[in-house]
Amino acid sequence: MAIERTFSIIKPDGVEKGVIGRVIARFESVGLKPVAIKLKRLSQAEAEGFYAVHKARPFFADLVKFMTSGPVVLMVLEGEGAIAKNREVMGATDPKKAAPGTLRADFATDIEKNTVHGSDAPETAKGEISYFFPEIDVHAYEWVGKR
Ligand code: IDP
Ligand code: MG
Repeated sequence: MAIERTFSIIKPDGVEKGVIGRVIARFESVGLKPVAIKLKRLSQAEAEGFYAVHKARPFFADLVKFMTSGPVVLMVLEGEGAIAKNREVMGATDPKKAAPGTLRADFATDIEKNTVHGSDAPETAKGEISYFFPEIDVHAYEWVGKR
């Protein structure tokens, strides 16, 4: 499988719960290496733009309010099949449905405050990486995976 890059967020509930280290450790334990990390509080415009695809959904306003309620950790993760692997480690959107041992099963509060975001496909990974890390290459280099 190819070495890929994907985009991850530790949401405000994860930062508030004090599980930044444990979330990153879980990623590292499955071969997802952070190649860029930023901690910041999102503006309303940044959160609305990031979740624009959900604009028509009934939970959109609440989601933006939640995502701007405190600092988040923005990350680019790299590894073999990183996009699908990240989604596996995260678990289902609703923590009640998330498989045991996944990040959301272990740390999420509810379907909204679900601790992590992860890109769901190669196209969204590229778009989301460049949205928050315009300076970072969206593609992994062969040598990076071998270091
Ligand atoms: P995902 O994060 O697993 O990809 P999406 O369907 O893309 O899930 O939804 C984006 C985010 O919107 C979720 O992670 C969650 O924070 C929030 N969300 C999704 N569905 C609901 C809902 O039914 N009620 C409240 N918030 C929701
Ligand atoms: Mg999604």
